Amino acid sequence: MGAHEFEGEVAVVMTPEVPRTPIVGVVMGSKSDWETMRHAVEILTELGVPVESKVVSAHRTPERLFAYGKEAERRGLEVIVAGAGGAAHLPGMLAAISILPVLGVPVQSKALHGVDSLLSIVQMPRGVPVGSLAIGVSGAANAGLLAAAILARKYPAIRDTLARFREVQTAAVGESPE
Ligand code: RP5
Repeated sequence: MGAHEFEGEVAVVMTPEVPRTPIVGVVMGSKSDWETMRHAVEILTELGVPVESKVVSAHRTPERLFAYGKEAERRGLEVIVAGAGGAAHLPGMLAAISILPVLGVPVQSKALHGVDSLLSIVQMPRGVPVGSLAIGVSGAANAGLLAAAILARKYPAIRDTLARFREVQTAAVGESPE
């Protein structure tokens, strides 16, 4: 909690602390997606964002999908990152069920190299948005970074860690191409 004084009046400004329980849920359609989706979990953990991960398949475990989407907000989640490959309906269905922002990661498929996943996730009907990221590992890592940027608006600690991450990233890029 912080306090600011304005001409004799003290305004108390609440600065929420990052909860210890998960505020980001990283879900994926299959165990085989973990090699991609772990990059979202790793970056969130690095940034000090409490995260949970779970396999939730839109097609193979539809009841689990509905339960996850319906309970997500009440359980304290603030952002959902959902990755799936092929006919990737998981992010869109979670966006339909939950009011939370959903970031979709197209997992690279064998048959169409993830273009099927990408189109399934990005082509949502008006009214039910999914924030679609790039195909594969870059998309997963960026979904983690974007989730952190959303949460940074509320949690100053996450904002500071994210700003430091950017500084370190910038400092690591040398000017010489050799
Ligand atoms: C999708 O089918 C999953 O998201 C995964 O990317 C893809 C293949 O799943 P597995 O056959 O490896 O379980 O539902």
